[in-house]
Amino acid sequence: MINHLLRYSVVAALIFVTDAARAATVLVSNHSFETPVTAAATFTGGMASAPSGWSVYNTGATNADRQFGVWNPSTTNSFVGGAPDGANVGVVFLQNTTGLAEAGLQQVLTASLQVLTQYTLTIDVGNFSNVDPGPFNFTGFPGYRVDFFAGSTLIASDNNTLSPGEGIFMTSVVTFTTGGSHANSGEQLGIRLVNLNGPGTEVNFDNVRLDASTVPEPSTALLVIIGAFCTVFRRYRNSLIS
Ligand SMILES: [Ca+2]
Ligand SMILES: [Ca+2]
Repeated sequence: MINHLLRYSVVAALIFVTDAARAATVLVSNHSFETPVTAAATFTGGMASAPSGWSVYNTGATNADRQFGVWNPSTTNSFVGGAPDGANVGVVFLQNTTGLAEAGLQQVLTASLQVLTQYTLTIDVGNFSNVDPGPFNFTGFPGYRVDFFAGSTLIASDNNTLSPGEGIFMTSVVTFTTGGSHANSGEQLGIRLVNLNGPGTEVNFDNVRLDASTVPEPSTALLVIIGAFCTVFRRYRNSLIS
């Protein structure tokens, strides 16, 4: 009987905790790079012109062979399945010039780091295919990094763990969970999408999503389980008496 009570109590507690941990979407401006609207097979951008909502992160700012913006892959063979979301994808195009380092797109969010919260940052990362002959060599994949910041502090990162094939997008997932306190709580969240400037010239990004779920303190979860157990036990005892 006690086993049954314990099982019911844990289930009740899990229902409570799950309900409390519902995810909320955190606003990422121009999260799918659909602004500016761009015609099929067209790049819109420039040396220092990031898409709306984003800014350029460029450690080689004076080099003209670095381009940032959006690309509409429709009617081209740059990606096997086209854009993962909407019409456009984000572009970080770096000619692999000796001595120059990584670059990318970045954004400071309006939301700030909260305690007792689990963050899940999900981004599609693409390898521009070299199928269509042109003036640039897209053979290979330069490597990528997704950085997640609170203020100027890097709190989580995906440093090139995926290896998408030519013309393929893969999904990067970065998670970070705060406890009851954090040194950077209250500081604005930030996202940086980086091309590591290896062979292949271009890395593309799309559909940047950030979810935040509240998590109960461990002591709270334990109290919920104990409370649920006591409630079920009391009902059982009352049923024996009546
Ligand atoms: Ca898109
Ligand atoms: Ca490529």
